[in-house]
Amino acid sequence: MNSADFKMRARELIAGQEALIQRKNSKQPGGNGIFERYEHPVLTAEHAPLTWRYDFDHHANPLLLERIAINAAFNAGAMEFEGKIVLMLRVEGADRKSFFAVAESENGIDNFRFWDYPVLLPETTDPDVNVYDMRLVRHEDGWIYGLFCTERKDKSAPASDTSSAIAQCGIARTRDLKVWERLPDLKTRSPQQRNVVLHPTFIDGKYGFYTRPQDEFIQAGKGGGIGWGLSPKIDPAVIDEEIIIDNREYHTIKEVKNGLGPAPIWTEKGWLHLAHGVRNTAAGLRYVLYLMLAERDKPWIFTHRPAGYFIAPQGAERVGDVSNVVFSNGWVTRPNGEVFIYYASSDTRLHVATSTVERLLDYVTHTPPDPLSSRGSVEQRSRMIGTNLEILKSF
Ligand code: M1P
Repeated sequence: MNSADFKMRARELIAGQEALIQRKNSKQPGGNGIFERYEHPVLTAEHAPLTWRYDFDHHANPLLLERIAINAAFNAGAMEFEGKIVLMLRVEGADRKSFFAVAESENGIDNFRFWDYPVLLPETTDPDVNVYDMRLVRHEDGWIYGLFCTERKDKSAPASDTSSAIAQCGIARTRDLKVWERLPDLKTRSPQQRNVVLHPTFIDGKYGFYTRPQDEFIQAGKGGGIGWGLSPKIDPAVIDEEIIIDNREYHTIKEVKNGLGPAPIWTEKGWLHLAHGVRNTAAGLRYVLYLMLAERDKPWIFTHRPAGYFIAPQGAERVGDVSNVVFSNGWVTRPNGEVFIYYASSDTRLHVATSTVERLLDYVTHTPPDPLSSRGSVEQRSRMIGTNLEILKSF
């Protein structure tokens, strides 16, 4: 390719990506009244800066081929920062390595743009092999924390086993989302930890952590459930006693495993929690999102657990690298009560759903709990049907 063609092709690439970034996103019509979905994902692999993927040096890349491909942009931490919505994405390269990258938008719905460089996360003395799913929390102590999963090869696995890994909770903190200080990994008694979330306020002067202890990397084993523990310090953070506050349960959406999503939102009625639940099917694991409400002074004690899912994969969301998955580790409440829920579909792309604190509280406090049987479910529904049939006579 001559220099003129090279430049023209580069300009075409840039223009194509600008059109994608600046594409307007609008609410999908219909819906259940609880939240709205949007027409387009907010971020995809194609939104990753071209400078991360192409070598624009004509001599080094005369054919202007993509050099270091990006496979996916999904599970994102979220917060409001300097008047903008910022997301901390899990970006995955074609080499399967995940890393973190910040994208920002003025309105939280569209026009998300990645910062120039991905996050160069400091390491501990035991380097991470893979890092993912950062939960961003502005803590009462003044720091912005990023808690994430750090994965390393299981050195005790036999040589023939090249897959077994150990997942633990990595902790880093920052003031500006640019310069990060790495702290020691969270210490608990569990051999595996994923989906660990820092509670934003002190509890009796201690740091509160939502955990997800497991016996094995994928399988919960005898462990599992969403856990809770306190650490007197953050550096290092050590949990001596971990209790399970939300169990996995037979024949529910969280039968196989579950895990907290983002840090809970404080509301007048208590702490609103968003979590994911996993069940098994003939087609593999199915991940859905659910909501719960916890006490104001004891965010680990749930007062309301609506049955079933709040958001499940739908339409094109069902298909991707790991199909039939929705996963969320970031949401943002605005001063006007609006809530932006950032959820990824099938480990491939990131979407936004919008709601309000008022609607989510209504949903969480009025949706009946899981009756744990088909008959119970019919009885529950029939009570509403009976009342409805009476009411509708006068319509
Ligand atoms: O592939 C689905 C999700 O699997 C893991 O979540 P969990 O630990 O609850 O099974 C994570 O790897 C997550 O990133 C991924 O989206």
